Amino acid sequence: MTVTIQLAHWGAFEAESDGKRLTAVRPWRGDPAPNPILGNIASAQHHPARIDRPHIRKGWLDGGPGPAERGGEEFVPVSWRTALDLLAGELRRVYSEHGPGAVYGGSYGWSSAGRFHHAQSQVHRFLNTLGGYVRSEQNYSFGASGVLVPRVLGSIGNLLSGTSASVLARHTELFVAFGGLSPKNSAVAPGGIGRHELGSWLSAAHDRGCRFVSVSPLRDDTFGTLGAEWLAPKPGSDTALMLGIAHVLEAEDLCDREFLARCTVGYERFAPYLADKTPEWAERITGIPAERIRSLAREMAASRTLINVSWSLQRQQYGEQPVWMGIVLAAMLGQFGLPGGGFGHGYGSSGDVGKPPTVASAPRLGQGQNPVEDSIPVARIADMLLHPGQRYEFDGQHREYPDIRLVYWAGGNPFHHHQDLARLRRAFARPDTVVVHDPFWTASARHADIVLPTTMAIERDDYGSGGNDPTLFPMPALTEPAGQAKDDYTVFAELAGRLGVAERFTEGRTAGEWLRHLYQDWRDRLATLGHELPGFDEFWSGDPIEVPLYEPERVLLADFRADPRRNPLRTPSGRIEIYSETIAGFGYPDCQGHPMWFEPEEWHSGYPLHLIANQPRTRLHSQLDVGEHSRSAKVADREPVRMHPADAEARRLREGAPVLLHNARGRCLAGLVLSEDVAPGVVQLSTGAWYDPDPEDPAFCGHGNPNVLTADRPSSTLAQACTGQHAMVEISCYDGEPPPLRAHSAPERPGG
Ligand code: PGD
Repeated sequence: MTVTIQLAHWGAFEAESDGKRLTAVRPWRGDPAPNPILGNIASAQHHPARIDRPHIRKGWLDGGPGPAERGGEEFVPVSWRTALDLLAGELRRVYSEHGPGAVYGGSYGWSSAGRFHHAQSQVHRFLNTLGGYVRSEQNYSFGASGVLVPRVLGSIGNLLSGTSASVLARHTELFVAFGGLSPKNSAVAPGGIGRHELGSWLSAAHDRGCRFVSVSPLRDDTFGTLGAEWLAPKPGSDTALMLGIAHVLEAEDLCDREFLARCTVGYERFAPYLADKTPEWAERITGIPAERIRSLAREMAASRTLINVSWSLQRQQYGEQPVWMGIVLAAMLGQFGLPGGGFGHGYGSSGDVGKPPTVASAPRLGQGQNPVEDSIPVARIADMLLHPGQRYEFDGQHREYPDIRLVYWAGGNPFHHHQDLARLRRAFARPDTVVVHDPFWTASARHADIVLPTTMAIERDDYGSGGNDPTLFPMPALTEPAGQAKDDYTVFAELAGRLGVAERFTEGRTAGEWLRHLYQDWRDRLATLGHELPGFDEFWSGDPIEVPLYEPERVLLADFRADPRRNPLRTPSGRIEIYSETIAGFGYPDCQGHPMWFEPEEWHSGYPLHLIANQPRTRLHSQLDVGEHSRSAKVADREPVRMHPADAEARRLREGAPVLLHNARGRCLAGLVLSEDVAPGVVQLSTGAWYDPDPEDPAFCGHGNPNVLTADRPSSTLAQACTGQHAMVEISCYDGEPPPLRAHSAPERPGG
């Protein structure tokens, strides 16, 4: 029996193992507020949904590469040797006949914690050794902000690190959280999170007297300990609410004109737009009483106010607007750069927001050079596959979709993260070959031709820490791999050997040698900065180590505020751009020179209920949906959908029963939960239930994946980002016998 520490995106834990499986999992002693998602790991490891060996889709094995209806066919188990020989042959064919511009290696996804085995780094490095691939840009988390913010506020990295939460604890008097301050989302961070601390910093602010206003359709989107006032505008209307507040600031002369003149550009071009955006106008759109809008504006001007906009608000059509408008509101209040005031983006969206940056992020594997210039905004995957050669716009560029023959995915689940899954399925029928590496039979694995089983992080040696996290964890393997799983590095090294590029990919190192090499390199770099860290052997056999901080606390844009000439922002003007000549110059109708109110098209779809398809509470995205904790929340074997009791009564829906969510794009089953924490007219179905399509109808999911209902519609022409957070739906009783849950077992193999 061994006891070792490990790190996951949702927190660190101590585990006991008998060498084959985990026998106990406990939160890491150092974590003051562990995440219950830890309860998914042990039960998932040997679940029947684990991929036990390589598989090839029968049609591909029999007929070779080519477009095909993927997602319904049998898979044939094959040896590693057969799988890798066939895959190497197919890579050789595609690269020589079509070139690297026909390979899509964007491969978006969070994969697992652990820096060396980070699946995206591995697949990108491998494809680069073969000559490159078509990349993806931006992400599903904050794709609209990722394009907008650099143009109007400068570095997005700076903004996401933000003002340290410890500073908010001491200084903020009024915290207005558009999109809430979600405990579940702040409990995860890409790459891992050692100590969960945001909740305690915010509680300290509350205990000191800070008031919290949570603007969200869901009451429990904010830590319950904060006693927040709940304002529930119509989902998707936050920009209108902010404009109503801005109108009051302007009309009652509550703006900081000195700050606007010194630190921003374009206010004079924006201010006339506010003339008719009265609180009464905003009330008609949002449902928030005009008087409360007026009084909130006055309170914001009279207090040290932090305006926070969650990432979820920009994951919708015109998602650039609430972010830009939040920035403009904070500029009008003139509190950018003051401790506890100004603007934040994503407190409560990810655990790394509000942590002071470390002197260096964790050691990582180089990805080499990609000679292919083609890339797509990540959420345009289906458009690219369906419409090769079609022209589109992105961030001021005129582009054309490439003609993709081979899709290579490692560490992501597009049939979890993308919208309008029936459309995505049509798109996945187009390429000649789809390759997926994953530990589990996810929907994406089931839509591939070649499926290679990878280890979970607990089954391989690694180290890891999250972006701003100050703790670097050694992550020695806790058990041997399940079945025939191999880590991504080994698979790519073996493929590289078959393709004659082994030396380029491995540089002659095993995974273990890379860990030592990268760590030593990193340690040497820190030594030149004056920080002594233990040697590799001491680190590997010891406790997690603390990585020095760049500064113990940070106030976002304090330097800029003090002297905007000396410390300009990385925007065209060097100042906060309330009006952006650059964006205006693109001439896009759906994102113009300053923030504006646009009514979402979805509101006119003819369906009455606003679906919030948010991040799940019981797992990270789709990861480990088969785990005990995730399954414990299912209702009637389906993903829970929450609804206000009055809406359920009007439809004669019964709590605990399976119900049907539907709109023109798709239908899914879910298990009904009634809750007064959900605003009337709103329903909430989290993402991440594994897509379980009807064999005859890919637009029907029997399990509760909301992405059969969401629209594959970009945020705007500017950012082309994911808009999965909202959709309009109706909910009805489901009288039939619910189909059996298929997504949690392995797909059919010949002979049963
Ligand atoms: P995950 O479930 O984390 O989802 O989308 P993402 O694709 O990141 O997928 C990671 C996959 O990697 C899992 O299948 C896991 O098993 C696999 N994996 C784990 N470790 C390894 C490994 O070592 N190697 C390999 N090869 N595979 C591994 C998340 C995306 O969803 C995100 S970030 C957001 S913010 C979006 N949010 C929404 C939303 O709010 N609403 C909707 N409707 N849709 C969304 N989709 C987006």
